[in-house]
Amino acid sequence: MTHLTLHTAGESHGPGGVAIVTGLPAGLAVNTDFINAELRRRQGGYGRGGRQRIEEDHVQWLGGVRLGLTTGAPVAMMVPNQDSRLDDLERTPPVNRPRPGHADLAGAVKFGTNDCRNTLERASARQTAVRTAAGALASCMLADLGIQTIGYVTAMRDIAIDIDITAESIDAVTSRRDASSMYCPDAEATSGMEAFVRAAKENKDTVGGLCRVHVLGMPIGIGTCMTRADGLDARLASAVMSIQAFKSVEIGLGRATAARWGSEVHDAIAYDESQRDSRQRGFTRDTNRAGGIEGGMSNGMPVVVTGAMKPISTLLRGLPSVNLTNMQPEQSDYERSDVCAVSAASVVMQHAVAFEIAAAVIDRFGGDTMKDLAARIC
Ligand code: EPS
Repeated sequence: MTHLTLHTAGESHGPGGVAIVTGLPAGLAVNTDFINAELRRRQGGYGRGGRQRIEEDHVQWLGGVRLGLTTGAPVAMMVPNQDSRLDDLERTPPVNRPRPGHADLAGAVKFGTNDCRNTLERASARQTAVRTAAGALASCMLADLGIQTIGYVTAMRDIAIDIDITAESIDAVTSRRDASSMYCPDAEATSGMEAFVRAAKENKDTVGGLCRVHVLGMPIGIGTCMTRADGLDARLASAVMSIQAFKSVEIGLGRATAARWGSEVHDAIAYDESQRDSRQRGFTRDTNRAGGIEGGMSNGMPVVVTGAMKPISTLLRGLPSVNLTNMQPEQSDYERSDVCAVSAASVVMQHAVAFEIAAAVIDRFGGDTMKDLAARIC
């Protein structure tokens, strides 16, 4: 039995990010235009820094793809860096004043150095470029199986939107999101979020927010209740928490469930014979507070996952820190960065979720080829 796995390597200012994905069925049509468009979307959003004006992210296939189709071999890919200068000490000097909130301090202590450079080069969210490429490849597989995903920005500070997305509305919501500088499918919320980003920039500060991903067309029973670490909720939580700067993950109503009565949380079940052949097998719900997962398994309703991204830890004005060469108090180092990368994070999260769903679908239905998988999925 093969499992879908992902390994990445590469530094922020090295030659590029590489990823190896094993376990994809043979015969998957690789939509390179779509993957490159998602990489461009990851570079965008209001509040991004100067790096994105240098890079032209695109994927290069190094193995496992022939004539536009996966072969069943490990898929190796690279997203090259234009700003490659890792061994140039003048342009990429040591970093001795760790940024609070970044991996700098813990990494320097853990790896026995007073130069945070090795840690920050790998910890940088630049790594999400190739992770997005790998996830967008998994999204190609899901799309062929009738499983659609959408990710967007749902909240920033005290502005929040809450929307249901259905098979009928997903295209319209996607268009509204793509018209928004913040990747938020609501024009009024977009203006408010832009104002927060402007305020952060004026104050030499940074701002975070919430990203949300919906997955439509889910079969029932993806994940398991039998070994709970393999539950779909546990797997999605791990996938989302492993995105740089994410501090929490919620499925459906998430932590709000803790403050409600059970009758206000659980989604009543009904049956509609006319929908017996659908992915929901005829079972219908008027609400989806569970976010499509019960007992660690998909229940046929859309999977809805929300992730909280903290503000970027590189502040133009710095924060109180310590110089690791002499242990004297100093402001933290400033590395060129973003004022806000929540929009970009919504793209990363969409495809991180897609990758994990694809992995769980392969675990459930197997298949050496897309043809086998498409025939088995129900
Ligand atoms: C990023 C590239 C990085 C940062 C950012 C995300 O490029 P550079 O450090 O050269 O400006 O802009 O990384 C971080 C936020 C971080 O904390 O490291 C990217 O491509 O997404």
